[in-house]
Amino acid sequence: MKISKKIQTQAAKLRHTINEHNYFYYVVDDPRVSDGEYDLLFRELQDLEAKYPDLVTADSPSQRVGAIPLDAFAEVVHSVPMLSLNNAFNSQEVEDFAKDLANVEFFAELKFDGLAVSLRYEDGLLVSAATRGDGYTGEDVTANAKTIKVIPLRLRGGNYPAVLEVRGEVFMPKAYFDQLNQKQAARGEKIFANPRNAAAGSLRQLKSRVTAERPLSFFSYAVGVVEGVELPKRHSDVFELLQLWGLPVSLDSQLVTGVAGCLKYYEAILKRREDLAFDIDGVVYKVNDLALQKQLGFVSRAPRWAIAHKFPAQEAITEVNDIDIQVGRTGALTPVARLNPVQVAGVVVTNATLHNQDEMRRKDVRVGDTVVISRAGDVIPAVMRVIFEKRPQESQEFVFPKQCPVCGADVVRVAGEAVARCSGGLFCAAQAKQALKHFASRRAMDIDGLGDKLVEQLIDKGLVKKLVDLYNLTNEQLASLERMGKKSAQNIIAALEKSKSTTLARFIYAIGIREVGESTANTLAKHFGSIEALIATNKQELQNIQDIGPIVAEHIVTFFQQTENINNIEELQAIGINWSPQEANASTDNSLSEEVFVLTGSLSQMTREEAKAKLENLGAKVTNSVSKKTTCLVAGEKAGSKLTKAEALGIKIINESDLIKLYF
Ligand code: 9MJ
Repeated sequence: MKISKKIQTQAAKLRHTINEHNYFYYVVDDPRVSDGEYDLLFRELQDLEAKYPDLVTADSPSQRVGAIPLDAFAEVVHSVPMLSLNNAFNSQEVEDFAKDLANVEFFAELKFDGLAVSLRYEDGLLVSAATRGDGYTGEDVTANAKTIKVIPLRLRGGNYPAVLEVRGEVFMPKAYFDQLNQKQAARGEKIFANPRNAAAGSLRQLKSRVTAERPLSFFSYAVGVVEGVELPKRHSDVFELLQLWGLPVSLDSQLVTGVAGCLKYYEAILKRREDLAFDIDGVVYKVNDLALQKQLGFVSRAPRWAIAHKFPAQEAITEVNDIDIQVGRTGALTPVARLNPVQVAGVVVTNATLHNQDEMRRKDVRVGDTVVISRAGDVIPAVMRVIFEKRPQESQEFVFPKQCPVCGADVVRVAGEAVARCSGGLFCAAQAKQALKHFASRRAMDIDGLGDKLVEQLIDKGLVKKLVDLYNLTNEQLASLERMGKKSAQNIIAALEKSKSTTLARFIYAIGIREVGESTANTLAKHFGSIEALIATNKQELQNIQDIGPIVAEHIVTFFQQTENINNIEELQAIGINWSPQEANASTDNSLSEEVFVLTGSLSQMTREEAKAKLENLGAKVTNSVSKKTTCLVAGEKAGSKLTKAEALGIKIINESDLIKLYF
């Protein structure tokens, strides 16, 4: 149907007016019209669009009600990773963070307790929204994010960047949270433990109609990709721009100077915590000067220019029903109190750690005691102290075992260490299980489907005694296990096969050297370039590497002194575990510096993260979505809309084997 100019102008005007009212209502908190007037305008637009469906634009306020249900969330690779923040739990830790930043200006912000999300605007239009996920890859929640009224579908003003990624937090205001739970209870539906869970559950909803019914909100606090506009030099000025562009920012942020300014802000916000309309779990201090931020850079996965100062842990009182000893991956014995279930900061807690033997003795925790437990943020709940007045008369001191409760081997304690350990090594089923779980985990060998329950059965049935046994498992052996069938057995075998092609860094991380996490494993892989060179190293050489101290160096050397570990590594290599030697030293090859790649669909010989890292190592830019700037699309299995778009734009398209042949 042909739509007259007049009608088109009328619709455009209505869209604009409604979007403006949304802005004043949701962002500025200063409505310009009554609810009744707003509803009338909205109805008028809906009626027009119903009559002329071609009038509906992506940024029409009518499009917030929720699109068709999704089957599952698609993956979104963040072109600039969404990093997490380091925490400070007391003022000393804030002092440590700022020790070289005397009199520096900080932007102090509230730390919202919700779900981190990245919004991408292209030419002012909201084109995608993704959850943080693991920081590198998140879930595509665009349809759901569009139902959140404070999130503009189109940026305001004229001079916004061609591409803008805004990072912020989706959360549920406390009042709505209570209402939602009352509604859920009345309908016999799931009760959410806290506003954060409610926000996450509502945003990560396959039916965006359900999200649309949930009163979610959003605050911006950072930017990712920005193209086409030069940002100001201060973080606080970026904030002002975001607000001008129509994005909601919290007005409780403040510029402060030095640690003293930070701590004053912290105290002031802590006093107001209960009165805020939403949950916060602390405050965040960010170096305001963006050039200084850049200079400070990152440690591992968190910026050195910001820190989250967490509020004191939230506490509760309950009884200890039992005390168990858990045996960890490196044999560490951890006493754990089994509790009468109790709510702490919105979460039901049934276990709390007692840390170690000394802590137990110091606190004198006994079965039957009434204790104060604490749960700080995502940290494992811990027993803080015993309420001695409530101790039953017949209570008995807890005796720490001298033998491992799992394998019976002697418990040993190295002088100067707080931790008691089982001396059984991988002969101890508990240690073997943890080691295997770690080996198979996503950031290690990434053996899809080899979950905790399966690992436990493999060890308990004696099918796996050492790491290499995993790769000799047969279909029949796997299919005979509980909760396994023929198909899942085949999948595990395929996943094991796939895991054989890995990276040196992952392999070093996977073999489980004490205190060698992902970041140290990366450093070691880059420095040594081969497992043989790492095995042959000594303490002195290790200590000369930045970020490796004497303790980690000692653990590494001790690990490779044990023949059992060397045998494990040799057997794993013999069975086909391999990595490309190219990864060995940081590449100086910049041959792809002019290229902009997009990876889509699933790859079979490597993960997308690995492919991205390799391309970036060769100087290429790897982005998230296809645009005119994209020079090459790598289409894996089941590539979808990105492939279609690349075809439409006439962009070079290659498959995985081309990628390997041409570039790796
Ligand atoms: C929260 N959660 O409120 C950041 N955050 O900045 C604030 N998180 C952040 N900033 C950079 N206010 C990474 C994370």
